[in-house]
Amino acid sequence: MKIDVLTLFPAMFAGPLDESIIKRARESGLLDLALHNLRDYAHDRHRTVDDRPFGGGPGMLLKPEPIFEAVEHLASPETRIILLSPSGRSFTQAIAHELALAPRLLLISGHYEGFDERVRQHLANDELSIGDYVLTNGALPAMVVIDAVARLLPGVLGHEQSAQEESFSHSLLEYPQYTRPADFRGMKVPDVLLSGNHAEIARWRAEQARLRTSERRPDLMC
Ligand code: JF5
Repeated sequence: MKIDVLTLFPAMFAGPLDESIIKRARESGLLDLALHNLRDYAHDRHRTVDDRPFGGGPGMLLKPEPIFEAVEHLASPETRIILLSPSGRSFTQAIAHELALAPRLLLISGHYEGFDERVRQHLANDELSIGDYVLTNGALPAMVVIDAVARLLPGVLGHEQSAQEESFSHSLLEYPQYTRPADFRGMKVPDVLLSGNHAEIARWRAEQARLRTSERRPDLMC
């Protein structure tokens, strides 16, 4: 998969995408990630990318021209063009799976003031939010989407994948898990997990997942 990112802060992406699984995905060629500075598409010698909103009001908006020209330069007909902002639809695991099927993504990281509406209406295919809070810009949301999508690409994870997918595909939170030692400073692993009774262990885990989900995330329960 090819992912292009259009951002005012390309340096923010160094680090999170250069470690661990994403690093390996990039090195192996399963993920081709390219960062582009929106300011490189500005027209004037001050490299202006924002302007005041018509009708007044606080803050500035990202101007349409640099974004349109960047997209015209970077996107092909098969590219999914996605804005990141708090006004988007909620990014979910189901959307991550859907995006993982696309050959190319272009993620456009918004700025604290947001986009000229024509970018939404005539350029983007989609607008995603990673949650109901406000960040200074869309770089972190873009990295969240990249991470969630990249780990779903065939070959990026080993078989550790299926286990982690189970939680969300069954729409329950994970059950509690323990590793050695069985007694750590007096904090004991539940006896059932040491019992060797696999049917009873499966029942206990299902029960714990349901309890935890109803306690913490009742919205996930059917
Ligand atoms: C942004 C206008 C983009 O704050 C966010 C965000 C929160 N959830 N998902 C995304 O993105 C940055 C802020 C204001 C456009």
